[in-house]
Amino acid sequence: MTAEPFALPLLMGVVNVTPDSFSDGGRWATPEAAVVHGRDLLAEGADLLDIGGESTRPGATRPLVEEELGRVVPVIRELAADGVVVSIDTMRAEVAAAALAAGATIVNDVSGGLADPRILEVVADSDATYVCMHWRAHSAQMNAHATYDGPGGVVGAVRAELLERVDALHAAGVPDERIVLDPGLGFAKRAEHNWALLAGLAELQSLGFRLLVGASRKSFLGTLLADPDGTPRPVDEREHATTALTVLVAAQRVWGLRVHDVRAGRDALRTLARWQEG
Ligand code: PMM
Repeated sequence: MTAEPFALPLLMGVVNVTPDSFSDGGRWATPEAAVVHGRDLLAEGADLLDIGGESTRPGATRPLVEEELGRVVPVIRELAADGVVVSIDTMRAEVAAAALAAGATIVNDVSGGLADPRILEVVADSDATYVCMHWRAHSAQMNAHATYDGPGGVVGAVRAELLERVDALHAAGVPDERIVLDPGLGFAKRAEHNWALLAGLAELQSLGFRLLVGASRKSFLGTLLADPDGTPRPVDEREHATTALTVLVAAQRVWGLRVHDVRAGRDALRTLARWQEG
């Protein structure tokens, strides 16, 4: 591990207020259950909460805007009133605006402004931090876009495409200090692309922006841990691998880690912090 101590990442606890999210769909699908879950994650050591009302699971159908608003706004209002740092996980300008009005201070847009470009204006007109994730297409079509044949491979492509999004953010009036970049593990990426991006984080880091990474429970871990007959490891049995990645990615000096099991993530970061003390 590195000799110089470095700041540990923030832990972003995931609250999916959805019936169908990939890793925890349906478990906190009512606003009341989502608020309780959010408070549990904070007690376990989350620094901030990411509230989402649209599943981005491969093949998922999109909720109506009204449905998405109805899922997230009451949860954000209640948690933000307690002083919790809230991130809204949405691709929609209208949802981002309502979430900021309800007290969110971070807009986490998995499409990096591509799904609904008006979201960039909403962010520009606020003080919000903007998480700009690498994305190519909506979940139903994203697997058809998992091709990275250019000379720089997946890392070069993600780097270049994120920089295009940064240009769009600048054009909308969002300054660098409010931008966080995210490689978008699992979004239009096959397992080997995710591993290449993790190994190439330093190249993304060299862009000079804060980085957020979301690896928690994703299918590339299910593939890694598959049975000898090829059956992927089920989503709720990927926690040890997720925790291993928490330590490894934290050691790359990222700004934040998006995790479902905050207790495991916090244990990992406490261990890393103690390791640094020597
Ligand atoms: N992954 C998911 C949802 N939102 N946001 C960011 N910034 N980065 C991610 O990697 C990311 C995200 C999908 O995860 P889930 O449905 O398993 O929670």
